[in-house]
Amino acid sequence: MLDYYNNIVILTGAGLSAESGLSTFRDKDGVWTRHDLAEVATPEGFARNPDMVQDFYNARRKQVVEAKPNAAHKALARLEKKHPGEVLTVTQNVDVLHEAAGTAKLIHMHGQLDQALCTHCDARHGWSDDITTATPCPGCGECAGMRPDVVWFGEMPYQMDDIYEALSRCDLFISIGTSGSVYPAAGFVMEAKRARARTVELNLEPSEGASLFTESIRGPATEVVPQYVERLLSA
Ligand code: BJW
Repeated sequence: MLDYYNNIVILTGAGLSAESGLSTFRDKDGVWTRHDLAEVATPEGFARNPDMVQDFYNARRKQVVEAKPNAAHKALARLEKKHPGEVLTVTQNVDVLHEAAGTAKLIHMHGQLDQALCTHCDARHGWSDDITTATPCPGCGECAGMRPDVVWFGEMPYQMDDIYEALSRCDLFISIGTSGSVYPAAGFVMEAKRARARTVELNLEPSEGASLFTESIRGPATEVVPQYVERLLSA
Protein backbone atom coordinates (compact mmCIF):
# COMPACT_ATOMS: atom_id res chain seq x y z
CA MET A 1 0.00 0.00 0.00
CA LEU A 2 1.41 3.36 -1.01
CA ASP A 3 0.63 5.90 1.70
CA TYR A 4 3.66 8.15 1.92
CA TYR A 5 3.48 9.96 -1.43
CA ASN A 6 0.03 11.44 -1.81
CA ASN A 7 0.63 13.69 -4.78
CA ILE A 8 2.96 12.55 -7.52
CA VAL A 9 3.94 14.66 -10.52
CA ILE A 10 5.75 12.89 -13.36
CA LEU A 11 7.59 14.80 -16.10
CA THR A 12 8.45 12.82 -19.22
CA GLY A 13 10.66 13.58 -22.22
CA ALA A 14 11.78 12.05 -25.49
CA GLY A 15 13.88 9.34 -23.79
CA LEU A 16 10.65 7.67 -22.62
CA SER A 17 9.57 7.05 -26.22
CA ALA A 18 13.04 6.23 -27.61
CA GLU A 19 12.46 2.51 -27.19
CA SER A 20 9.17 2.87 -29.10
CA GLY A 21 11.30 3.89 -32.08
CA LEU A 22 10.85 7.69 -31.85
CA SER A 23 14.00 9.80 -32.01
CA THR A 24 15.11 11.97 -29.12
CA PHE A 25 16.26 15.52 -29.90
CA ARG A 26 19.75 16.02 -28.51
CA ASP A 27 21.26 12.52 -28.42
CA LYS A 28 23.62 11.28 -31.14
CA ASP A 29 21.34 10.83 -34.21
CA GLY A 30 18.70 12.99 -32.46
CA VAL A 31 16.26 15.19 -34.41
CA TRP A 32 18.36 18.35 -33.89
CA THR A 33 21.45 16.68 -35.39
CA ARG A 34 19.50 16.28 -38.65
CA HIS A 35 17.38 19.46 -38.65
CA ASP A 36 18.08 23.06 -37.69
CA LEU A 37 15.76 23.76 -34.74
CA ALA A 38 15.67 27.49 -35.57
CA GLU A 39 14.17 26.60 -38.95
CA VAL A 40 11.67 23.89 -37.93
CA ALA A 41 10.77 24.64 -34.30
CA THR A 42 10.25 28.40 -34.11
CA PRO A 43 7.40 30.65 -35.33
CA GLU A 44 10.02 32.62 -37.31
CA GLY A 45 11.20 29.46 -39.11
CA PHE A 46 7.56 28.60 -39.93
CA ALA A 47 6.97 32.10 -41.32
CA ARG A 48 10.13 31.83 -43.48
CA ASN A 49 9.44 28.39 -44.92
CA PRO A 50 6.00 26.98 -44.05
CA ASP A 51 6.14 24.14 -46.61
CA MET A 52 9.42 22.81 -45.22
CA VAL A 53 8.11 22.96 -41.62
CA GLN A 54 4.83 21.25 -42.61
CA ASP A 55 6.83 18.49 -44.36
CA PHE A 56 8.99 18.01 -41.25
CA TYR A 57 5.93 17.55 -39.01
CA ASN A 58 3.98 15.51 -41.61
CA ALA A 59 6.83 12.97 -41.60
CA ARG A 60 6.99 12.92 -37.79
CA ARG A 61 3.18 12.59 -37.54
CA LYS A 62 3.37 9.39 -39.61
CA GLN A 63 5.99 7.95 -37.21
CA VAL A 64 3.91 8.94 -34.16
CA VAL A 65 0.74 7.35 -35.56
CA GLU A 66 2.59 4.05 -36.08
CA ALA A 67 4.46 3.97 -32.74
CA LYS A 68 3.31 1.71 -29.90
CA PRO A 69 3.65 2.38 -26.16
CA ASN A 70 6.52 0.56 -24.49
CA ALA A 71 6.86 -1.04 -21.05
CA ALA A 72 7.68 2.32 -19.46
CA HIS A 73 4.50 4.03 -20.72
CA LYS A 74 2.50 1.01 -19.53
CA ALA A 75 4.12 1.03 -16.09
CA LEU A 76 3.27 4.74 -15.63
CA ALA A 77 -0.36 4.05 -16.60
CA ARG A 78 -0.39 1.24 -14.01
CA LEU A 79 0.97 3.63 -11.36
CA GLU A 80 -1.82 6.11 -12.10
CA LYS A 81 -4.42 3.33 -11.86
CA LYS A 82 -3.13 1.65 -8.69
CA HIS A 83 -1.86 4.62 -6.69
CA PRO A 84 -4.44 5.69 -4.07
CA GLY A 85 -3.40 9.37 -4.23
CA GLU A 86 -3.03 11.77 -7.15
CA VAL A 87 -0.77 11.17 -10.12
CA LEU A 88 -0.37 13.86 -12.77
CA THR A 89 1.75 13.09 -15.82
CA VAL A 90 3.15 16.11 -17.65
CA THR A 91 4.75 15.20 -20.94
CA GLN A 92 6.95 17.27 -23.22
CA ASN A 93 6.40 14.64 -25.90
CA VAL A 94 4.19 15.35 -28.88
CA ASP A 95 3.50 11.64 -29.41
CA VAL A 96 0.37 10.10 -27.92
CA LEU A 97 1.90 7.01 -26.30
CA HIS A 98 0.87 7.87 -22.72
CA GLU A 99 -2.79 7.89 -23.81
CA ALA A 100 -2.29 4.70 -25.80
CA ALA A 101 -0.93 3.02 -22.66
CA GLY A 102 -3.95 4.16 -20.61
CA THR A 103 -2.76 7.26 -18.75
CA ALA A 104 -5.76 9.54 -18.24
CA LYS A 105 -4.54 12.50 -16.13
CA LEU A 106 -2.12 13.94 -18.63
CA ILE A 107 -0.89 17.34 -19.75
CA HIS A 108 0.80 17.71 -23.16
CA MET A 109 2.76 20.86 -22.33
CA HIS A 110 4.41 20.99 -25.79
CA GLY A 111 1.24 20.02 -27.67
CA GLN A 112 0.47 16.88 -29.64
CA LEU A 113 1.10 15.87 -33.21
CA ASP A 114 -2.29 14.21 -33.66
CA GLN A 115 -3.92 17.65 -33.52
CA ALA A 116 -3.87 20.65 -35.85
CA LEU A 117 -4.31 24.24 -34.74
CA CYS A 118 -6.07 26.89 -36.82
CA THR A 119 -4.21 30.19 -36.53
CA HIS A 120 -7.35 32.05 -37.70
CA CYS A 121 -9.97 30.76 -35.25
CA ASP A 122 -7.66 29.09 -32.64
CA ALA A 123 -9.67 25.83 -32.86
CA ARG A 124 -7.91 22.48 -32.45
CA HIS A 125 -8.86 19.49 -34.57
CA GLY A 126 -7.83 15.85 -34.34
CA TRP A 127 -5.49 15.23 -37.29
CA SER A 128 -3.89 12.13 -38.79
CA ASP A 129 -3.26 13.29 -42.38
CA ASP A 130 -0.69 15.68 -43.79
CA ILE A 131 -1.19 19.43 -43.36
CA THR A 132 -0.25 21.77 -46.21
CA THR A 133 -0.22 25.54 -46.46
CA ALA A 134 -3.51 25.23 -48.42
CA THR A 135 -5.32 22.95 -45.93
CA PRO A 136 -8.66 24.57 -44.93
CA CYS A 137 -9.75 24.67 -41.29
CA PRO A 138 -12.66 22.21 -40.78
CA GLY A 139 -14.19 24.78 -38.39
CA CYS A 140 -13.92 28.26 -39.92
CA GLY A 141 -13.03 27.19 -43.48
CA GLU A 142 -10.08 29.60 -43.71
CA CYS A 143 -7.21 28.32 -45.80
CA ALA A 144 -3.49 28.71 -45.18
CA GLY A 145 -3.85 28.91 -41.42
CA MET A 146 -3.46 25.32 -40.23
CA ARG A 147 -0.32 24.30 -38.32
CA PRO A 148 0.72 21.37 -36.14
CA ASP A 149 -0.50 21.83 -32.56
CA VAL A 150 3.00 21.85 -31.08
CA VAL A 151 4.81 24.44 -28.95
CA TRP A 152 7.81 26.02 -30.64
CA PHE A 153 10.67 27.93 -29.02
CA GLY A 154 9.45 31.35 -27.94
CA GLU A 155 5.86 30.16 -27.52
CA MET A 156 4.12 29.58 -24.19
CA PRO A 157 3.79 25.90 -23.24
CA TYR A 158 0.27 24.72 -22.44
CA GLN A 159 -1.51 24.53 -19.05
CA MET A 160 1.35 26.10 -17.10
CA ASP A 161 -0.98 27.24 -14.28
CA ASP A 162 -2.25 23.68 -13.79
CA ILE A 163 1.32 22.33 -13.80
CA TYR A 164 2.66 24.84 -11.26
CA GLU A 165 -0.39 24.26 -9.04
CA ALA A 166 0.27 20.50 -9.04
CA LEU A 167 4.00 21.03 -8.41
CA SER A 168 3.23 23.28 -5.43
CA ARG A 169 1.33 20.39 -3.80
CA CYS A 170 3.44 17.41 -4.85
CA ASP A 171 5.43 15.28 -2.45
CA LEU A 172 7.15 13.20 -5.16
CA PHE A 173 8.45 14.56 -8.46
CA ILE A 174 9.75 12.06 -11.01
CA SER A 175 11.58 13.19 -14.15
CA ILE A 176 12.02 10.57 -16.87
CA GLY A 177 14.00 10.64 -20.13
CA THR A 178 14.49 14.37 -20.48
CA SER A 179 17.80 16.20 -20.92
CA GLY A 180 16.67 19.10 -18.73
CA SER A 181 17.82 21.60 -21.33
CA VAL A 182 14.49 23.21 -22.25
CA TYR A 183 12.64 25.63 -19.99
CA PRO A 184 10.21 25.94 -18.31
CA ALA A 185 10.17 22.10 -17.91
CA ALA A 186 13.82 22.10 -16.79
CA GLY A 187 12.82 24.31 -13.84
CA PHE A 188 10.08 22.00 -12.51
CA VAL A 189 12.52 20.16 -10.24
CA MET A 190 13.19 23.44 -8.41
CA GLU A 191 9.45 24.08 -8.03
CA ALA A 192 9.04 20.59 -6.57
CA LYS A 193 11.96 21.14 -4.19
CA ARG A 194 10.31 24.38 -3.05
CA ALA A 195 7.27 22.23 -2.15
CA ARG A 196 9.68 19.95 -0.18
CA ALA A 197 8.99 17.04 -2.53
CA ARG A 198 11.34 14.11 -2.98
CA THR A 199 12.82 14.42 -6.49
CA VAL A 200 13.87 11.42 -8.55
CA GLU A 201 15.43 11.29 -12.02
CA LEU A 202 15.26 8.20 -14.24
CA ASN A 203 17.45 8.56 -17.31
CA LEU A 204 20.02 6.82 -19.46
CA GLU A 205 22.54 9.62 -18.80
CA PRO A 206 22.66 12.34 -16.15
CA SER A 207 20.54 15.31 -17.32
CA GLU A 208 21.75 18.92 -17.13
CA GLY A 209 20.03 19.30 -13.76
CA ALA A 210 20.98 15.86 -12.41
CA SER A 211 22.60 17.27 -9.25
CA LEU A 212 19.27 18.84 -8.22
CA PHE A 213 17.57 15.47 -7.70
CA THR A 214 17.42 13.57 -4.41
CA GLU A 215 17.87 10.27 -6.22
CA SER A 216 19.12 9.35 -9.69
CA ILE A 217 18.46 6.02 -11.36
CA ARG A 218 20.36 5.25 -14.57
CA GLY A 219 19.22 2.90 -17.30
CA PRO A 220 16.87 2.49 -20.25
CA ALA A 221 13.31 3.59 -19.50
CA THR A 222 11.80 0.20 -20.35
CA GLU A 223 13.88 -1.34 -17.54
CA VAL A 224 14.13 1.31 -14.84
CA VAL A 225 10.59 2.72 -15.02
CA PRO A 226 8.72 -0.59 -14.47
CA GLN A 227 11.15 -1.44 -11.62
CA TYR A 228 10.67 1.96 -9.99
CA VAL A 229 6.86 1.80 -10.33
CA GLU A 230 6.81 -1.63 -8.68
CA ARG A 231 9.00 -0.23 -5.88
CA LEU A 232 6.48 2.61 -5.34
CA LEU A 233 3.44 0.36 -5.45
CA SER A 234 4.89 -2.12 -2.98
CA ALA A 235 6.08 0.54 -0.50
C1 BJW B 1 16.72 7.93 -22.42
C2 BJW B 1 16.64 6.90 -23.34
C3 BJW B 1 16.08 5.71 -22.89
C4 BJW B 1 17.54 8.56 -24.35
N1 BJW B 1 15.65 5.61 -21.63
N2 BJW B 1 16.30 7.80 -21.16
C5 BJW B 1 17.84 31.06 -21.93
C6 BJW B 1 17.72 30.56 -20.64
C7 BJW B 1 16.56 29.92 -20.21
C8 BJW B 1 15.49 29.75 -21.07
C9 BJW B 1 15.61 30.24 -22.35
C10 BJW B 1 16.76 30.89 -22.77
N3 BJW B 1 16.58 31.26 -24.07
C11 BJW B 1 15.34 30.85 -24.46
C12 BJW B 1 14.74 30.24 -23.42
C13 BJW B 1 13.39 29.62 -23.42
C14 BJW B 1 13.33 28.38 -24.29
C15 BJW B 1 14.44 27.41 -23.88
O1 BJW B 1 14.33 26.66 -22.94
N4 BJW B 1 15.52 27.39 -24.65
C16 BJW B 1 16.66 26.51 -24.30
C17 BJW B 1 17.25 25.98 -25.56
C18 BJW B 1 17.60 27.28 -23.41
N5 BJW B 1 12.02 27.77 -24.04
C19 BJW B 1 10.95 28.14 -24.72
O2 BJW B 1 11.00 28.94 -25.63
C20 BJW B 1 9.65 27.54 -24.25
N6 BJW B 1 8.72 28.59 -24.00
C21 BJW B 1 8.92 29.48 -23.02
O3 BJW B 1 9.92 29.48 -22.31
O4 BJW B 1 7.87 30.37 -22.87
C22 BJW B 1 8.02 31.42 -21.87
C23 BJW B 1 7.71 30.96 -20.47
C24 BJW B 1 8.31 31.56 -19.38
C25 BJW B 1 8.00 31.18 -18.10
C26 BJW B 1 7.06 30.21 -17.86
C27 BJW B 1 6.44 29.64 -18.93
C28 BJW B 1 6.78 30.00 -20.23
C29 BJW B 1 9.07 26.63 -25.32
C30 BJW B 1 9.89 25.39 -25.52
C31 BJW B 1 9.31 24.57 -26.67
C32 BJW B 1 10.12 23.31 -26.92
N7 BJW B 1 9.65 22.69 -28.10
C33 BJW B 1 10.24 21.42 -28.51
C34 BJW B 1 9.67 21.07 -29.90
C35 BJW B 1 8.22 20.59 -29.79
C36 BJW B 1 7.69 20.16 -31.11
C37 BJW B 1 8.48 19.03 -31.72
O5 BJW B 1 8.49 17.91 -31.18
O6 BJW B 1 9.10 19.27 -32.76
O7 BJW B 1 9.94 20.41 -27.55
S1 BJW B 1 12.03 21.44 -28.55
C38 BJW B 1 12.23 19.79 -28.00
O8 BJW B 1 12.93 19.80 -26.74
C39 BJW B 1 10.82 19.26 -27.73
C40 BJW B 1 11.02 18.53 -26.44
O9 BJW B 1 9.78 18.39 -25.76
C41 BJW B 1 12.01 19.40 -25.72
C42 BJW B 1 12.75 18.70 -24.59
O10 BJW B 1 13.53 17.65 -25.11
P1 BJW B 1 13.70 16.30 -24.26
O11 BJW B 1 12.41 15.59 -24.18
O12 BJW B 1 14.38 16.59 -22.99
O13 BJW B 1 14.63 15.43 -25.26
P2 BJW B 1 16.23 15.42 -25.36
O14 BJW B 1 16.57 14.80 -26.66
O15 BJW B 1 16.79 16.75 -25.09
O16 BJW B 1 16.70 14.45 -24.17
C43 BJW B 1 16.42 13.07 -24.20
C44 BJW B 1 16.89 12.46 -22.90
O17 BJW B 1 16.46 11.11 -22.86
C45 BJW B 1 18.41 12.48 -22.71
O18 BJW B 1 18.71 12.95 -21.40
C46 BJW B 1 18.81 11.00 -22.86
O19 BJW B 1 19.87 10.62 -21.99
C47 BJW B 1 17.55 10.28 -22.44
N8 BJW B 1 17.34 8.98 -23.06
N9 BJW B 1 17.21 7.33 -24.52
C48 BJW B 1 15.82 6.67 -20.79
N10 BJW B 1 15.97 4.63 -23.71
